[in-house]
Amino acid sequence: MVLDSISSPADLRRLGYPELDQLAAELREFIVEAVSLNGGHLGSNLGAVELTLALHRVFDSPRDILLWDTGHQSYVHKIITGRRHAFTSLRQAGGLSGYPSRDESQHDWIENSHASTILSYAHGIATAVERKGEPRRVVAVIGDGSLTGGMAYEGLNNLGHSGRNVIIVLNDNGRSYAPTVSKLSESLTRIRLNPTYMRRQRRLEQLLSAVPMVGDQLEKGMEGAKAAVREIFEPTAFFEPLGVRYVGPIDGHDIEKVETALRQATEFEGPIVVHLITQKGRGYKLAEDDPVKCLHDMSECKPGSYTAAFGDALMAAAETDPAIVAITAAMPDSTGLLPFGARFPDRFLDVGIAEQHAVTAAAGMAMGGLRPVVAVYSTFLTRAFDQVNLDVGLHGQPVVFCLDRAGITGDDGPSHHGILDLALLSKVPGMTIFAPSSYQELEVMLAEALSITTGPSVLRWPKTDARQVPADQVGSGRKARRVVEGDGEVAILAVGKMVAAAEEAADLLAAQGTSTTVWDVRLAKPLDPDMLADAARHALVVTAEDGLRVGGAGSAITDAIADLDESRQSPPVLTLGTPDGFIPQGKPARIHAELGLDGHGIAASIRKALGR
Ligand SMILES: Cc1ncc(C[n+]2csc(CCOP(=O)(O)OP(=O)(O)O)c2C)c(N)n1
Repeated sequence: MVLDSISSPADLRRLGYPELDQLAAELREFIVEAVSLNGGHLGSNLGAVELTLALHRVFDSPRDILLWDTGHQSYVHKIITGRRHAFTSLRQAGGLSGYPSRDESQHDWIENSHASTILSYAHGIATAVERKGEPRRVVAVIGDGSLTGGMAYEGLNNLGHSGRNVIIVLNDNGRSYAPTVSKLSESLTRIRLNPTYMRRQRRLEQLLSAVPMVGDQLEKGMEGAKAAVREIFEPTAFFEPLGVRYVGPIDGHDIEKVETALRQATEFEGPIVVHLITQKGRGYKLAEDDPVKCLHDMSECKPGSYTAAFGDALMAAAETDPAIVAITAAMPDSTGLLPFGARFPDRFLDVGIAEQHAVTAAAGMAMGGLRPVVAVYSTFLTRAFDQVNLDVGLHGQPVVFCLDRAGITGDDGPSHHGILDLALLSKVPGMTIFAPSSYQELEVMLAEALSITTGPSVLRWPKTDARQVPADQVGSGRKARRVVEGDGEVAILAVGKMVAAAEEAADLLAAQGTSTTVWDVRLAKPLDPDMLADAARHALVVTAEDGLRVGGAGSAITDAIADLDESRQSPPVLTLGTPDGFIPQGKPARIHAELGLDGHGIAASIRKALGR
C-alpha cells in the first residue's frame, strides 16, 4: 500500500504520478470504510482527494496555510497530516473531529463547519502574514455550494479590494447538498461542458505567452487584451471585476494539471481563483449514482423522525392553503422538504447556503401575502438572528421558522449543537416558540403556527425519532399541557424532548416517595399563565430544556414566576439546561447523561435540591 508510506505531506513529494493515482484509489477505499463505520461527509471527501494531494505537494503546510471552507471535505488532509490511525474514532466522543480542529493538528487553522467563511479568514490571515512579512502562502478551498453564501462574496470583495495574496481553490462539483442554486454556478457549468471554450482558451494562452513583453505599457495592454478576450469567451466575468484573477477550469482529478495551475497561481500577485472541476462521490459507485443519499452526512429524513413529521404536516397544510411556501437554505433533503418540492415545485424555494437571505426573503414573501415556512437547522438559523429580529420581527411578519436539529445534535461537534435558539429567539418581541414533544404535537403546533397572522413563530425539534402518542396526550392552542399531576411537592416544567426525560425523572422520584407534577411547556414563549400559576403552588419548581440554561426558557419561567404575585413568596426555581461552554462531539444520549439532562440526571438534581 502506498498509503502506508505516508505519514506527513513531505512523503507525498517523493511520489510519481502513477503512485499518486494509486494512493488516490487507496484513500478512497479508506474514506468509504471510515464513513461507513462512523458516518460523515462521504461524497465531498471522495471528490477532494486529488486536489488535496496536489495542494500538499505544491504548498508546504503548516508553513503555508491551507484553509477549508466548511471543513467537511478535509478527511484526506487529515489522513496525510498524520491522523490516519485516528479515523476509527471519527466523530465519536473524544475522537477525531469531522472538521478541521486546532487541537488536533498544527495543519488545521479553523474550527469550522458553518459554510462560506473561509475567504474572510483568508483575508484576515493574509493581512497578518503580509504585515509581518512572513514568507507563507495562504490557500483557501471553497466549494461552489459554499460560494452561494453571502459572506463568501464579502470575502471576495475584500480580497479583491485589498489585493491580498490568497489562492482560492474553487472546488466545483456543481452540487451543494442538492444541485447548487446559483447563476454563477450555471455559468461555471457552461464552461465545464464547453470543449470549444476550453480549446480556445488554451490557444489564446499559448498565443499570448509567445508575445514578448516590453515595458509596463505593453504589459498593461496585454492584460487588457487578455481580459477582453476572457470577457468574450468566459461566461464568468464575475471574479475579475472584483479584483480577483481567474484561471481554469481544470480537471480537479488530474493531479499533475492541478499542480501546474497551483504553481502558476503562486506567480501572481493578489488574489486568484483556481477553478477545479470535480465530481462529488468520485470513485464510489453508490455515491456517484445517488445524488442525495450517499453524498453527504447520510442526511436522509427517517420515517418516524420529527423531520418526517414536519414534512408530512407541511404537505397536508399546503394542500388546503395555497399561500404556503417552503424555503430551504441548500438543505431540501435533510430538512424533509423533498416530497414538498416534488408536490409543489412552484411553492418550494432553495436559496442556496444563504440563511440570512432566506429569512429576509421570507419577510418579503409574507409582506406580499404568502405564508412562508423557513426550514433550517437550529445551528444555521443563528447566523440570521439579526434578520429574524429586525426584518421579520420588527415588521411583525408571520414567518414560520421550523428548526430541525435543535438541542444536542451529537457527532458534528460544538458548532452543530442547536442550543442557542431558545435563548436568542425568545428575545425577539412578538415571537411565538413551540417545542413539540411528539410526532402528533408537531402536527398541531405547525397548524397553530400557521394560524398566527402577526409576528414570527418558531417550531424547534431534535434530530431523533419522534414519540408517538395517543390523541388524549396532545395539547392544543397556545396552552401548556399537564402530563402528570402531583401533590404540590415538585413541578417539572419541561421543553420539547425533555418532556420524556421529565416523565422518567418523575417515575424515579415517585419510587422514592417524592410526588412530582410534570408539565409539557409546549410554548417557550409566550408562557402559559395557567402553567405558571400551577407551578407556583409547588414547593420546588424545576425547568428542563435542551438548550442554553442561561437566558433560555428556564430563565423566562423563573422571571415569570417571580412576577406572578409579588406579595407572596415564590418557590425556588431550579433551571436545568446546557452549560455556558462549547459542548464537544458525542452521542446525544451520552451528552445528555453527562450534563444531567436525562431522567436520572433530572431526578438527581431534584433530590439534591430537596436535600435528600
Ligand atoms: C451556514 C451553513 N449552512 C448549511 C450548511 C450545511 N452544509 C454542509 S456542506 C454543504 C454543501 C456544501 O457544498 P459545497 O461547498 O459545494 O461543497 P461540496 O460538499 O460540494 O464539496 C451544506 C449545505 C453548513 N455547513 N453551513
